[in-house]
Amino acid sequence: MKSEYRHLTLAVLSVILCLSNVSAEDLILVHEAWMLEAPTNARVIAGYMTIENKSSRSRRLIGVSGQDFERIEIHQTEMQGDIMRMVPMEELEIPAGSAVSLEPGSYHLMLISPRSVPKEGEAVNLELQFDSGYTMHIKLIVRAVHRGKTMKHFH
Ligand SMILES: [Cu+2]
Repeated sequence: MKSEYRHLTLAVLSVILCLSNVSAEDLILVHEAWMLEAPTNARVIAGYMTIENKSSRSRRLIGVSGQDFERIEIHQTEMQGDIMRMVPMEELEIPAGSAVSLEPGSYHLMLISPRSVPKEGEAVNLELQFDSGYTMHIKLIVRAVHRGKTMKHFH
């Protein structure tokens, strides 16, 4: 009888451990994922989204990939004097219980060498890799944005 209880306890424990692992991954949410509509000969396109970390641990976005692009980088836009520059980042930290926005003039994804440039309303698939080992599959919707200011790219 005693050893049956022990087995039961072990079984319950392992279920709890598995559940907490799964839910930790599910606690990353991506909202408002979109990319700019670009001319058909564009070499780089900017991608934006808000990444929310609802877990109690800090998470780092350590890589982004997508079959429609040769390479994807994480960039930060910085003012150096009166010149706007884009600085590649190794990773992007999403602190516990908060959200980081990738948006025009700030952090963004740099989608490099598209195999074909998607049109407004189309979607592209991307994979976000986090330091926890979690890979998240997301879609970026292509939007045409008409704003007064255009961003220049400095590489
Ligand atoms: Cu950039």
